Amino acid sequence: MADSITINVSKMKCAGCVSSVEQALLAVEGVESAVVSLEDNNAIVTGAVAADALIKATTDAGFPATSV
Ligand SMILES: [Cu+2]
Repeated sequence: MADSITINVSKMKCAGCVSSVEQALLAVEGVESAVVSLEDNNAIVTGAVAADALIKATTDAGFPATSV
């Protein structure tokens, strides 16, 4: 199963932030891949996972997110 979920992620300022968000997303159970864009302020995640879990993970990491 490889559903794709896009979330908007705020407060990312540099590649380090992108990396932090990526790590936070990949740590969520069920996530297969996470592509984070600084330019678009979003993350595209594949895997069997709920958007709420992704939003909680990035928010806990200091980057509040919202579903698209
Ligand atoms: Cu940064």
